Amino acid sequence: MTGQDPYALAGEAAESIRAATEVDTHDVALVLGSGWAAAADRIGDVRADIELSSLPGFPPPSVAGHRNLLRSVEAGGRNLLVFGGRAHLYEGHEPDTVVHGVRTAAAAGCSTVILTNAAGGLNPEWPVGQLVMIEDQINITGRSPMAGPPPPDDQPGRFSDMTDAYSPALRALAHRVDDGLADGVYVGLLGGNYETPAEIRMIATMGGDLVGMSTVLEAIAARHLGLDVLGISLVTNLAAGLSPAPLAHGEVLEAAKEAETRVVDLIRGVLAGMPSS
Ligand code: 8IG
Repeated sequence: MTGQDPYALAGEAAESIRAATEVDTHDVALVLGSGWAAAADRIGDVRADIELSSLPGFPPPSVAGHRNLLRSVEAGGRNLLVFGGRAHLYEGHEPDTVVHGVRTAAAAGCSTVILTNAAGGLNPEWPVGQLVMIEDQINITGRSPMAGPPPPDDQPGRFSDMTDAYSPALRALAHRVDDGLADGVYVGLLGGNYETPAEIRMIATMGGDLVGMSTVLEAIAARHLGLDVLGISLVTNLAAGLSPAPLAHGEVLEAAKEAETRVVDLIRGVLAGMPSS
């Protein structure tokens, strides 16, 4: 995307979505992280499926557990845009590419985005399969979608306010839907590898409860454009040094399979309880 205005590219992608779905305005975007992809099949009535990488600016997802799918779903009277996969910094993508789904969702009309992921847990009380609502985040990727050329004049300026990055109203709603949800601070790292035990001790000291390789840049881009954000992590492993076993991606997908029904109920419940816009 070098050289191209990422907001214009998101506008083009949103136009392609309108043409392919015949849905003029989508309301809520749902980004499905590792292991959450199956939820796309059980959220509501499928209106249209688009190959994600056929849309302007979207690389094909390369990570196991992600689908090359953008789906328009009707659920609880709302038009939902479901991203079956996402791009990560560790794949070599730039921040603009990582947040392209969120900017496209905004251009398609969405005022809310639900960001999901699989994460390592720092709280030893959390079993694998624990669902954790993200109450706040720490971005230590060293990157930001707000760095680089300033946003064009028809967009809000950079220096987005990140107070209440994760909507207090949506968090309260999610707690009413699922009283087994924990709360935690999500620490976003560049990734490509898992942490050392020393790094996990550092992250615990700085107030982190979850570690992962996604979500934080998307939340920044969403807040920049005024979207309300709900973030939910599925703990699929104990963080390094807390875990008796070495970390592997396979256990992510297994834990996700077991949590599937609760994940679907949570998302459906949140959609049903959201005030109509
Ligand atoms: I799943 O332990 C998953 N994603 N950084 N550390 C980081 N990302 C993760 C982890 C983890 N588990």
